[in-house]
Amino acid sequence: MRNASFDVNRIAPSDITPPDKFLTRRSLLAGGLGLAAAQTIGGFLRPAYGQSAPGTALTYTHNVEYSAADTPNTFKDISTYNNYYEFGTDKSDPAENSKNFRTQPWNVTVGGECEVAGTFSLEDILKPHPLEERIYRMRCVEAWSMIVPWVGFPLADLLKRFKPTSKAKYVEFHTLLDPKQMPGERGSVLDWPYVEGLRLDEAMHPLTLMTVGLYGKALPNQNGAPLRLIVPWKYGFKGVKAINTIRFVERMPATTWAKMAPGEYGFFANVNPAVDHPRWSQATERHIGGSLFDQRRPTLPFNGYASQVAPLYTGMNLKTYF
Ligand SMILES: Nc1nc2c(c(=O)[nH]1)N[C@H]1C(S)=C(S)[C@@H](COP(=O)(O)O)O[C@H]1N2
Ligand SMILES: [Mo]
Repeated sequence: MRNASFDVNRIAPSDITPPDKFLTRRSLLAGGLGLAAAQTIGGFLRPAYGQSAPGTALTYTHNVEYSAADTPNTFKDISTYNNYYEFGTDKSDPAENSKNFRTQPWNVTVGGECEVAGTFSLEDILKPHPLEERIYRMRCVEAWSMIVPWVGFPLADLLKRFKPTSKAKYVEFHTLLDPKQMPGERGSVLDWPYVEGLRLDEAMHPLTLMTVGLYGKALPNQNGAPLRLIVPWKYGFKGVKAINTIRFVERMPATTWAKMAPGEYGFFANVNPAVDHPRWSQATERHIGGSLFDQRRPTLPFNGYASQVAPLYTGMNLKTYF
């Protein structure tokens, strides 16, 4: 069931406003910063980015406050060195095997402990949110790292619209379950669908990004099109791809990697040089980037975001809650 207050977002401003007024009204909605829904180019209306095929140019503003000063990795590195077990376990598999993955139409089902639940089209989910580019450090638990210019919007802005109840303590995300399209899901390398979760305060942190693009364009399939999570102070596996379910829950969700190997992958998964993976050290990382930059660097606590996020974990033993 759709909730009436949410339903308002289903109506494109263009449906109710003449096109010439549309730009002004939309700029107002977007706070004059970016254009969330569509853009007129030479008199043509660019499709809402919810309908954008991978590679379509997006309209966004660059967020200086939340961007790292580091030089981003190349688009090639970012889009050919991937973890996405639905499309194979080798780093080069996702780019190879996700070419025909269909991301349109796309629906997201929202439920659990919230007042506004239902199944919404991707356009509904994305429409009111102006997009920002943020250059984030990313760190995989396998001890490699990259710098990525993501495009998205704060997850908090989206979650608030569903009005989580006081029972909602965590939020859970699922990847699409579609073994016909995702060859990895025909095997049992992981328990499908891929499930991830955050404590609600982590989910609401302004650094947590609902991500739709990369290098200014709609996400390539291998990077999680059409909608994936980025939580820059946590290991990359928290960044669930191709999200089609969001659930507000009372108890800590059973997440894919923690279920698969609870001694190796914790729910919190905060980047922590002091807590080793049982099979390797997390004290340093290998920065991907060709011969010149492919070198080891010390791992930073919370991946360099400690000043912003350490207060979320005050009083918690981060060796127990890894
Ligand atoms: N659905 C799904 N999401 C996933 C994964 C996966 O296998 N399946 N791998 C995770 C891991 S381990 C990492 S490091 C990041 C990699 O994201 P990237 O390929 O965009 O760099 O995606 C995460 N999200
Ligand atoms: Mo990872």
